[in-house]
Amino acid sequence: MIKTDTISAQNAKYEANLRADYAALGDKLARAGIDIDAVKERAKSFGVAVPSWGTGTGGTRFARFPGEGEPRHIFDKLDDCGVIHSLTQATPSVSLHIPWDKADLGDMLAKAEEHGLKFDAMNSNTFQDQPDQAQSYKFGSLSHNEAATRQQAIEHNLECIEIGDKLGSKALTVWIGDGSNFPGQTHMGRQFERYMGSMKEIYKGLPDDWRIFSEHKIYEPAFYSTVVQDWGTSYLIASELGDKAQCLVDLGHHAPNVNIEMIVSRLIRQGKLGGFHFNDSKYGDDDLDSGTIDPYRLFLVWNELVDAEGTEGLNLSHMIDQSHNVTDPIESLMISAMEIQRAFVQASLVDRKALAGYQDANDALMASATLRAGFRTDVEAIVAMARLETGGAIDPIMTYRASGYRAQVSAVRPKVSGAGGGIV
Ligand code: LRH
Ligand code: MN
Ligand code: MN
Repeated sequence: MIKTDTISAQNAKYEANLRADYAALGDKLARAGIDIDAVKERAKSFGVAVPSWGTGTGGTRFARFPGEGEPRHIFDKLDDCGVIHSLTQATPSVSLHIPWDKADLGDMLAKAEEHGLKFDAMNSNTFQDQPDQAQSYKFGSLSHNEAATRQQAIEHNLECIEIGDKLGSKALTVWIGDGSNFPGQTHMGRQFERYMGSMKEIYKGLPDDWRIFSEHKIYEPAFYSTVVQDWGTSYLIASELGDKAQCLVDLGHHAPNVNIEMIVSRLIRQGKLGGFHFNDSKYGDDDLDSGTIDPYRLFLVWNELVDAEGTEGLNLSHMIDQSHNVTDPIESLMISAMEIQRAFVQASLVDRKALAGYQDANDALMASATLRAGFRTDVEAIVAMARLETGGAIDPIMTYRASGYRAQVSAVRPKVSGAGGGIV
């Protein structure tokens, strides 16, 4: 845990400058008719879930280079999530991956409560074999051609719902690696029918107040065809399953140059957008820190979300899904949560009435400039003030470094640990 004294001592160093910056930005926004305090309250209302698997160092199929003091199990991961939330005040929940995070549920609830954390969507895992399982997922899971393998994958998903229900989660995200590596290897139609049959069984096991999210990904680990490869298939799945089924958009899971914000807009229109896995990417499912490669795209996604606020039934799960290979995962997750929050705040500044006017007048130049004005506004003083007023750190990274947390946990956590997850 980070001591409140450490946070206060660090904040004292930055507070005077922050207040000056906040006042100056407040004057500037007031000239545009924007009340900075109202925007700050919106910043305070923001929350994104930390992926439990993101707290351990990730890796690639070539290597994994472990970091210092990596979490050994879910309780260490929850401690790290507690640190992230206490400093940023922007990550009030954690998304779990089963079986990586399997442990005593009472102990997990107690640990989460200690840190003021809740559980967002559960993630099932049928893309790996576990040491004790009867059937292998080498040739697929929910779409496997053998009924026994499909049944095992169905039961695993039902178990995830059961565990999540006891932890207060309200959703299950299903992502599978099923597909094929060669043309002709599988019958694409029959494979999809088998997948739908399995998903229908899982859907039947959903409690009334639960949702199931279908997460698509264009390729990897299958390199020729993937069963749930794009948002069209994902939408088809969610539509056929029923009202409790929606789509999850992972920002790294699309073909290059795909207009993700437009997918977001379409899914909202259809009442089928359930949530996000935020991250950033340059080439594929890179799982890089949010907002580090294409911050404008992140802003454009948030622009759609802010624009759609008030849409009936819109209830989104905002989650991060990243892999940290060369940074301290706690630092990457803090920076990422803050970047996502920044994009939300910037999108909140867009003058939507003016934008609509320019759109209606076909004034492309002014429409585009009006949208960009939000992105170009430096809102650091707003998000930092929101953190200060809610007990967080003005500068979470410097405060974390000053706290010596990583060195403290390194003393009790062995260097090479089974920090499950992180490799995908
Ligand atoms: C697949 C994925 C999916 C998994 C996670 C570990 O690439 O995005 O969400 O659950 O990575
Ligand atoms: Mn994902
Ligand atoms: Mn992914």
